[in-house]
Amino acid sequence: MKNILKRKLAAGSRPVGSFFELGSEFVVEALGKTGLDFLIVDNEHGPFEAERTADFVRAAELAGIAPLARVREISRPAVLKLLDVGAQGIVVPDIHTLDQVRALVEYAKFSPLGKRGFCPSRKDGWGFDYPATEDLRTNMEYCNSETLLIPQCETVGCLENIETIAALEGVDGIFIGPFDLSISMGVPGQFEHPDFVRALGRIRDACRSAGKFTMYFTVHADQVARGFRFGFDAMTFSLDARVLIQAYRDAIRRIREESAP
Ligand code: 3PY
Ligand code: MG
Repeated sequence: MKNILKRKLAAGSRPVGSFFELGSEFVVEALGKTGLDFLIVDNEHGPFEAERTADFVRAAELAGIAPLARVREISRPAVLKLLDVGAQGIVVPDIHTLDQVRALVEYAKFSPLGKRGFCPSRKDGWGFDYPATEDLRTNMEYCNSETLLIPQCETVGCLENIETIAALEGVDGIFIGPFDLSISMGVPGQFEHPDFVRALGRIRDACRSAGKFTMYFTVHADQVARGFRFGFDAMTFSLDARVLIQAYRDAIRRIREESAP
């Protein structure tokens, strides 16, 4: 498993992804034709579990899109299963404390960084993908470096600890969830509120100082470039379902206008 998103981030090439909610390999395949860099298979708000996630991960690999997955909860099985089916990174919602992130490093990273459990699985071609198959240490180091652990900053608790969380060894980057963060800050949906914008700057700066990346989420295409200008390293644009609905709405409106009797 070679993580193409990691390489794009390292090259500063401003990767753009989307949440995946529609739950069909056909959709993943179609998205492969769009130029998207990564998908986040949403096990938090979407209806998926690890078994179906494996199908979407496989389809994304074939389509040339980096497959990430958002975990449903902070627990060893939730993290382990998504990584073992081959998610190239996990996005973890609803973090409130530093201890939760320490636990995540334990679940998501192999020794010596963490205590991830090992079994040959899809992630390493059941042990046949690496030249050093027999060398467990090499395999673990490779997985640690190719698998991205991305906690979400979307609560005031996480925000208050963001400098320490971002600097934690094993954390690769931070995903900012603007909806939940704004709700937690008492300014729901007010993404231009000065306190909210200050919080975004704080998260971005904490990540920069720690040498980690930041990802931001927006449902508006015209906000994506703005996010990059603000200093975020990757942007997640909307959800497959929303983009589909909007595209049909725009087309149907235009068709109706042009076809009016
Ligand atoms: C948020 O905005 O809270 C997110 O988690 C994005 O899905
Ligand atoms: Mg959220």
